Amino acid sequence: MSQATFTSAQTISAGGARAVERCRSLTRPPFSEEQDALTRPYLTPAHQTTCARLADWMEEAGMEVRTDPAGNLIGRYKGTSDAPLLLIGSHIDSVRDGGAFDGPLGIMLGIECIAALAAKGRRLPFAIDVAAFGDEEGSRFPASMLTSRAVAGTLDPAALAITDGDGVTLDAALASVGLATTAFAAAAYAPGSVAAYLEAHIEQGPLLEAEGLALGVVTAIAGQRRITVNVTGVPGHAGTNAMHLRRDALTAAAEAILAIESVARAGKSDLVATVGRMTVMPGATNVVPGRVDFTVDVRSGSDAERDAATGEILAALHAIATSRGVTVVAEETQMLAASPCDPALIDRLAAAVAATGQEPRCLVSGAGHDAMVMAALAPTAMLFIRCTGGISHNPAEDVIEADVEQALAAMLTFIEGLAA
Ligand code: HGY
Ligand code: MN
Ligand code: MN
Repeated sequence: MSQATFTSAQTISAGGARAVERCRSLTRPPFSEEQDALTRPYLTPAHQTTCARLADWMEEAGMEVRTDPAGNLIGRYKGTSDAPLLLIGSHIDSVRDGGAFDGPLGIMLGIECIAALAAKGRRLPFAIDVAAFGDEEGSRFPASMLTSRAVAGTLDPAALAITDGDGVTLDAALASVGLATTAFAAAAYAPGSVAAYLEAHIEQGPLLEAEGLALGVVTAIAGQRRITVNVTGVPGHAGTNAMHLRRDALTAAAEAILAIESVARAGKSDLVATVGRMTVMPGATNVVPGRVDFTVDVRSGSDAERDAATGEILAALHAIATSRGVTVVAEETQMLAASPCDPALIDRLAAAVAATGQEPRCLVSGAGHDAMVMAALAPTAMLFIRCTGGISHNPAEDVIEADVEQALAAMLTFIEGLAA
């Protein structure tokens, strides 16, 4: 990798403070596609520049670095045997106008674990890989977690026939960085080659802060379903279309969105549904909208509840289409099953948290993570770190350096426990 000039992060000694500083140093161009916000979609120049910077940090920590066929950046810290390895990972892509820590913090903590081991000349009886997954958010292409699914070996090749919002195919985006969809599946690790997957991540919720705790141990990750909905009515003149004759796609969508909200509100506490993106066409002030596309994200800790709620939502959409004389087409773009973490690893991580002097706090993750995909390849463990106000997917996302130091200590205890 090119020898980049390091930012101030290099002047900070190794550890949690450096991990935090490095996350903060990646929030603007050339590490973001936006001038005044952090937006780092998969396979964009910002993603590539960020991987180059991460590669320098990984090499500096003592790792050999490679880019895999799915565009993930992976560093390896060799062990003293070829035993199944420990994979530490998180994602380096971001949502639009995201925060500095959602994803990168888990990667930087992985690098700090290796730096701490290398500083002591410590080699373990297994290798440790640190993976920067290129696409967890699905902020560029319709599906998410493409690249961790490639590593886990669970990707259906049909899932690669996708196009981003600007009409760029995944194939063209990969070709722009010298990769190809035909080789994508070669990113898979061999079954049995990974002993455990560990991901450190901000909680992205308020619980740890509310209870005055720095760290949490994840027991399971909520399942998700993503649906794109297309509402087609009849565009018309805003001045001459009588209200009772209209087939307005936007008012139909508005009724649908409130119906989605009420289904979720009626469910158990961890059932959530979100309409996060909507386009209105033709989008002119004096035209009755003829077409509306919007996304639906449904989650629950129970797949059965998630599926029941999805069924109610689809029934509501159908009833609205009939009553308003519009056409509604709903297409599922993703289904991710709820993913329990490994009981033995939960116990091991809880003991590592206790060793930092904090009572372990177990909790379910409402946010999705690459760990839910990696569970197909290896037993998984997730360490949550308090984030200020529980805020995430927001530039105000923030952490406390001491909490990140504490997370690093817990991860190193966890790693030594695996070695023992
Ligand atoms: O959507 C999620 O839960 C994650 O941040 N990608
Ligand atoms: Mn996220
Ligand atoms: Mn994340």
